[in-house]
Amino acid sequence: MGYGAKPHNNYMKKLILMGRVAAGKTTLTQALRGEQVHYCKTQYINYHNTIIDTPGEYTEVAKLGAALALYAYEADIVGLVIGAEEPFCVFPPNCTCMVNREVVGIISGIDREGANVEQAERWLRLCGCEKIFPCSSYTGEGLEAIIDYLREPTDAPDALPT
Ligand SMILES: Nc1nc2c(ncn2[C@@H]2O[C@H](COP(=O)(O)OP(=O)(O)OP(=O)(O)O)[C@@H](O)[C@H]2O)c(=O)[nH]1
Ligand SMILES: [Mg+2]
Repeated sequence: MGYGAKPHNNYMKKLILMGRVAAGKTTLTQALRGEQVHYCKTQYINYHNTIIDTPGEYTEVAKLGAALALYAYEADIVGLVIGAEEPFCVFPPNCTCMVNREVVGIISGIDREGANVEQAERWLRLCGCEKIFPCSSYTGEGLEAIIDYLREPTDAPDALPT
């Protein structure tokens, strides 16, 4: 970073992604960062500049949920990720009130055959999410809306920092 350049954290709001195993959190992180999408199982919390990517097990196993609560305080926005093909919702109703951060819903994999975006949206509304982003990390649909949402008013209109 050159002298006088602003650190990236000044440009974008920090988003923490939560959701069950294979919801599409890591792929979404890669796509939002403009990286080549490739499978990489998340083994621990990855703390990037703009996105905190968490392992699905932390959402699925109640005892590990405390780690998510802690990391949520390091973020500006909590993103509940539901894959459009998921057969049930892992998040309890009204769970958004458990954190004093803005909570948005993200529906990943809307390009998948058998995607049921309406159902995922209803689950996220039940959670308490008001803002919901349907997207595909493969086709890129919906990603710009997320980036726009994370961008601070003064940000330059470029891709997410790496
Ligand atoms: N078609 C399609 N497949 C996707 C999309 N997002 C993720 N996938 C696939 O879904 C699988 C799981 O994606 P991951 O991003 O690893 O899921 P994760 O939520 O990070 O999973 P954990 O790290 O286990 O918590 C991978 O095989 C991805 O290629 C998408 O938008 N479209
Ligand atoms: Mg992952």
